[in-house]
Amino acid sequence: PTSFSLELNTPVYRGTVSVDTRLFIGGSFVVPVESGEIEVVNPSTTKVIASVYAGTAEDVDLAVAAAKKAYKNSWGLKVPGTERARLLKQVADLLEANVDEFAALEALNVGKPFMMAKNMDLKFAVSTLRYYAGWADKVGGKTIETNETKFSYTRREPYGVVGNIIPWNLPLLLLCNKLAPALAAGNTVVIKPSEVTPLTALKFAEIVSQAGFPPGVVNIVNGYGNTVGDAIAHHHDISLVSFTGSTVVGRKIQEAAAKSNLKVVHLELGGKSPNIIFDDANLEQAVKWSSSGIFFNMGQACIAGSRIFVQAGIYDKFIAEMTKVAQNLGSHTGDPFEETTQHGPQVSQVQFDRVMGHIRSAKTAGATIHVGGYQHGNGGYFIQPTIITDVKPEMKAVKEEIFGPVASLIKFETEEEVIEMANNTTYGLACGVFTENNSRAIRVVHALEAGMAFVNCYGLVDVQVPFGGYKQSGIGREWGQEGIEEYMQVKAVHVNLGLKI
Ligand code: TXE
Repeated sequence: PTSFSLELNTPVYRGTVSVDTRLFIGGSFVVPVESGEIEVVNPSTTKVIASVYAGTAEDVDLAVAAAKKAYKNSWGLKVPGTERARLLKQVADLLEANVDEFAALEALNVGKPFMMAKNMDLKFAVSTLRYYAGWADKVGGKTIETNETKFSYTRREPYGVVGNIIPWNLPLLLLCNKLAPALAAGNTVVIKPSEVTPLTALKFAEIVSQAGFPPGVVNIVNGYGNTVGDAIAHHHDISLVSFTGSTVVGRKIQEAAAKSNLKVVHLELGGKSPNIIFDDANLEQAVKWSSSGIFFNMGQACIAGSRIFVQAGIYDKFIAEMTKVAQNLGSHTGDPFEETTQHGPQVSQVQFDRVMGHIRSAKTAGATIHVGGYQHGNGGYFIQPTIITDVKPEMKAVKEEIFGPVASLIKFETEEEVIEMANNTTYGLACGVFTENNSRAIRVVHALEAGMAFVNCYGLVDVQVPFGGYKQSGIGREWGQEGIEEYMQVKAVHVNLGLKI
């Protein structure tokens, strides 16, 4: 079958969800050159719900050829920014009009609560499309004073064909985070969704078509990382690749770029972000933000505040309160289609095993599992919200990204000591500081090695503000003005006004 359709009758969504399961190349849904399929699993039940077509390097070649042709004939600088903006706004409107079906597909395939998918993923996806539609006709270069006989200016030009490789934690949102600035800047795109979560990308292809984008501007090739992803990373006609995923694969992408055409590499990788609570913090607020900072999206967020440092004076109170929040979240764990569900399953068996392995290894290394630590129920990849204490800096659970609902709590005494501990990581994505002392807040966030800092909140991001990491958390920024500038290269033009030689 070339489509998947399911009737849902749930408390939060009643209706059909349907997608075309083929690849989307050159404006049409097509079957791959070689036959190949990917089984899609519902992580709440562990049952296969659909099967989508999987491409190979040959399909990437076709998608790149279509994208190249579209760039030359019907996109890029041929099309004014106002027209690119119009189409992006059109697709944002269509997404908004179909928000429930997209949220249902995300809940089904990722396991995230429907309400979270609707109010977070979809809301941000729509905002990102609109935000970059706004930029499409506002980016330009500058004139530069040199001397009287010369006129110099810069111009921002697109790269051409861009490759976007997407993970499974926020499938549609991260697709939009890459596609919107890439298209607004005038590039055409070849997108590879995660093989674990291909459904919303296919639904998105439908609204791209309806919005009226010229064929080939957007191409979506489902497939595995080591085939389709690898072909994108090595492709000689792709000038920039933007990747979100693991640091291990990020390294491979950079190697592939170096070995092929030195394409520009933009990476959003993992994190092990510190979140620091000082004695004078508003305890209730610190507990709430810190809990959502780690447990949001079942802990499957790159910015998760997974190392929570609490000053000795409030440590006991903090842990007592956070335990209550974790237990309360545990009692709202279950079917993503129940209105009251706040915590769903991990996305896959692989991720479930990975997270449980981290919990086991922490226990073996001598840490205390203060709360949680077990599977919830026995019918899906659910893990109880977990807090680990008595951790040592050398433990795997403190050094490596767990990407699950697992917080490590660490007691500290002084500001100097906590800055040192917080920076003792190869990652540098985000950080948080809770204190009522503003000068200390600013002093500490300036001393922390991270691309994003949250003061008296955690994870409170906005599409207008750049998002990205220091150190091995990545290269480049998404969102904000920086996000569109990533997708444009600068041409300097020197015009002689009379100098003779
Ligand atoms: O990621 P992969 P995985 C972290 C998180 C998680 C771990 C592993 O810690 O536990 O990574 O997750 C594609 N060439 N993050 O294994 O493999 C792949 O098909 C090109 C953090 O699922 O990095 C998918 O589309 N592409 C993160 C995408 O890379 C390749 C989000 C991400 O998958 C490829 C996800 C290859 N050789 C995981 N191999 C974040 N920053 O938010 C795989 N891919």
